[in-house]
Order: sequence, then C-alpha cells, then structure tokens
Amino acid sequence: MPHRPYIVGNWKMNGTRAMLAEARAIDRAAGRYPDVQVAIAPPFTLIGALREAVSAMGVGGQDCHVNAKGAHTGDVSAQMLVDTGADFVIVGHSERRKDHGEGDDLIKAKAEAALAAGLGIIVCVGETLEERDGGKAEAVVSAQVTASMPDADAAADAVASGKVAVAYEPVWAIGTGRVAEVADVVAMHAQIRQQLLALYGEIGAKVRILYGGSVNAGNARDLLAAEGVGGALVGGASLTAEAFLPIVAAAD
Ligand code: G2H
Repeated sequence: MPHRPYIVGNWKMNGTRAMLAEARAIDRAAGRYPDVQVAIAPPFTLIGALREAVSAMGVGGQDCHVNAKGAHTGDVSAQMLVDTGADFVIVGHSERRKDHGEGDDLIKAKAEAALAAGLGIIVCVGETLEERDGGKAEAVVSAQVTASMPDADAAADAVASGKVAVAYEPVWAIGTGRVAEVADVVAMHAQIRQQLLALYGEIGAKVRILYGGSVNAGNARDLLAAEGVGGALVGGASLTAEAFLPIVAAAD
C-alpha cells in the first residue's frame, strides 16, 4: 500500500448528538492503531461536535458545494467544512450521483473546490449492477475516473501529500450485504491505479484507492489484504464502535 491504510466511516444521514459516544469510543480505540488512519464523515450537523469530541481520527464532510459562498439554499461550502473542523470531504458518492443527479463534471468541480479550500478528498466511483452484468464495469469506472478526478495542476500538491483518495464502490454492493469478489476488486483497483499514474505521473502512486460496499467485520480482512486495496469506505458498519472497530483492527 502506498500509505497506511485509510478506514473511513460514512455515516450518511444517520446520527444525532447521542451518537457522539460511539465516535468517542472509536476514537479511543483508533489511538491504539497508529498504523491505520481512521476517519468518520458524519452529517454536516455533527461535524463541529465530532471534531471537539475526538483527537486521534479525522473528521470529514459527505459533500460540498463548488462555490465558497452565495445564494445556494441548503448547501455547504468546502470553506465552511474547514471552518467547522473537517479535514476532508467525500465527493461523488453514488447516492449523490443518483439522488441529486450529480455528474462527473460537477463532482470534479467539487473536488477541485475542496482541494483549493485545503481539504483532503475521497472521490467515489463505481458501476451499477446493470453495467456490470452488461460487461461495462471497467469502461464505466474508467470514464468516471477520467471525468471526475481533479486536474493535475489543481491536485498535484494534495496528491503528493497523500490527501487524495478514490473510493471504488460498486453501486450494487452498497448497503445490500452483497460484496464484490476480491478478484474483481483487485482488477478494478489496478485499472484505477494505471489511470491515476497516467493522470498525475509517478505521484499517482500516492493516491489511496479504497473499496466500499457492505464492508463489515466478516469480510474486511480479505478485502483489505487484497492487492491494491488501500483502505475502506464503510457505511452501515461504521455506525457503532462494536461494528467499526473490527474493521479498523483488520487493517492493522
Ligand atoms: C457504500 C458504503 C459507504 P455500506 O455507500 O460509502 O456503505 O457500507 O453501507 O454499503
């Protein structure tokens, strides 16, 4: 792996202040795994409180607007995420692509806005079941990487310092309990790596490529041991310390 493994909890639209206790428990344990980089992306409403509640792990947003400020009701900018204590932001999650009609151009603009604000980024890509069954998975993911990753001139410093990650999340594996075959994950990560090297040059080796989609305590060890897997983006199994910590331990 190019860097220490990166295990990121994506709480999605889950969590009130009562869940800060889980975050504290995760944080205390994360301190025992210094070789693993642990982070949680809670809903916007909890970022500030989470930042104050934890010390060993990173805190991130799940989305940001492309603009720094303005008349965009309900949106949050990358600068606002920084201001509230976030270190990174997830962009292009398939739930944003599907539920909010986000396309690659917008995702790329968000990624570049986040980097300009000083945030790390996790750019999500992944094919639908129909695309995989139709033999198009590689082409779909390739097109997403090409069109949604930030340009080299916008991203070089962040890439070189390990602040850029890609999450390969097959849409059909998200929240379904269905996990991709390890061999398919390895093949897709290798393809993404080649694209990153072509895009950023040799520093493209520093981009961590995470797997996401129904990662849990039972499958994490095999997935994280697979060639080219630099960590995991974890949804449902990140909501409690009991579920999340075995995944952190599996990365150690
Ligand atoms: C994929 C993943 C986290 P889950 O969306 O990004 O969620 O682990 O629940 O499939």
